[in-house]
Amino acid sequence: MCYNLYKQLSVFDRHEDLTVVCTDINTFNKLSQYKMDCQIEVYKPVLFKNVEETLQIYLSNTEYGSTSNLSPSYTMYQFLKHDAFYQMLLKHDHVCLIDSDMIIFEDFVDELFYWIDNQRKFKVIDTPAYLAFKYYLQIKIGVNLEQPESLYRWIGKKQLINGGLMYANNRCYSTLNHIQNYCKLFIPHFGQLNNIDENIVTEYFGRSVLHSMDNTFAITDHINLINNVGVKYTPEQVLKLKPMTFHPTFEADKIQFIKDCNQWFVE
Ligand SMILES: [Mn+2]
Repeated sequence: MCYNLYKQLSVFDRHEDLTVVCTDINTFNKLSQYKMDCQIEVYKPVLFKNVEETLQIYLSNTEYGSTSNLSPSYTMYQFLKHDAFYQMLLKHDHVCLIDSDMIIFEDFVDELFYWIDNQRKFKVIDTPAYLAFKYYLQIKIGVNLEQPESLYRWIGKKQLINGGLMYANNRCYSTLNHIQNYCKLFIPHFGQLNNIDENIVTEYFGRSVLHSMDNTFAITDHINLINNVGVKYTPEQVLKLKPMTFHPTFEADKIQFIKDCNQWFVE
């Protein structure tokens, strides 16, 4: 899937901009055999440095099932990608995190910048963080940020941040601060199931005026389309709607879905 993402990006000559972050050495070794013209790294904790031992328990589980189904390891990968996102931002002005299951139909980068600039004109606060998220309807899990040990409860369909495509710009110092802050909130939730990261990040930005949603920008549907709970697109519908990228969440067979969208370029 990751190699296919690389192949999709190479159609627009964006493949060299890709950095692949592997959570274990086996994956790194396997991907290195593909001779990709981009950076491939093994994840090293920075924001989660002081809980490295706990991380190793989950990172050693590299089975396919652990990365695709609900498992504590799956949840961990969701947390870790925010640390990888943060680390990339220390090295680059612009960073776009892309899940490896993303379908890329078009070069969306200029379009993304255009819409962020457009939304900036309507922000009331002086220094918004340069973070853009894709929102989708998902079953929200009640997480208590003060008492993480309290029970997770189902709240119902809510607009949540999706972690599949995230943008950040390091021009504004508060961008880094916000990622540091919400990553701290992840730690007591290690080992849980579900996309807890999305619930925590949504909760974090929805909380106070200081880090309200005014600090973030929304990625539009035409740049990144995603299924909602209860609304699942077929490949035919996606091809008709022509989004620049599509994130096939809730799909059992993602490879088949990508093939049906004519975007599978791996033998
Ligand atoms: Mn995904």
